[in-house]
Amino acid sequence: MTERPRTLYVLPRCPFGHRAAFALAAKELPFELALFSPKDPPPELVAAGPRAKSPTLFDGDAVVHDSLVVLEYLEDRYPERPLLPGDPAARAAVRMTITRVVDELAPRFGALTMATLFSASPSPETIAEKRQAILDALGPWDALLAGRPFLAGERFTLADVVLYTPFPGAQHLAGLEVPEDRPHLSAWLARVAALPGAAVPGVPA
Ligand SMILES: N[C@@H](CCC(=O)N[C@@H](CS)C(=O)NCC(=O)O)C(=O)O
Repeated sequence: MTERPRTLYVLPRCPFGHRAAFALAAKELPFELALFSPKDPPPELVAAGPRAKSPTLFDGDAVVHDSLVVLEYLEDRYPERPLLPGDPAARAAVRMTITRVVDELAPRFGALTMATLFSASPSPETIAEKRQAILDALGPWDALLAGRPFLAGERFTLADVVLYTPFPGAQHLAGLEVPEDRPHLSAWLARVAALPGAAVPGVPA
């Protein structure tokens, strides 16, 4: 019996789904991208339980959801083309950077998404305020990227995946543009956008 292809369920433009799709592509792991609508989730996803949202990965017998868990699973299961360094302290440093994105930036991107997509009557002032809250938090990230191509140094890692993936949505939803006084961050965004797998799931090329 042939094994079913590795399948990643994602909602179009979902930044969490983008994390998983990006990591799969960066590790050169073939997969089927299964886009679905929140109003009509596929039975296989519903059967996987209420936490099986976007992304959920079906990989052989494994069903893995929650984007950061998917990223760790891929590293554990497929250590080839690693997106974490080999050295434990360097791995911890990448994970600490991911935690920092999740704690310091993700809530700001989440607030912008709520103000644009999920507000009954989106107000331009509120959207501008949420957009500015993101811009106000970018200084340390620009400084971190000075003199290095990627967050952890010379190599692209999971930290780059997690920092990059909310930006295209914020640009699309609210015209977020990284200002000229953040040149290292801007250059990094362009560098990451050019990598295989950077394309946002559900957005035509
Ligand atoms: N903590 C989860 C969040 C996943 C999530 O909330 N995904 C959203 C789309 S961006 C979703 O599937 N929403 C549909 C739902 O909540 O039923 C992760 O990191 O994967």
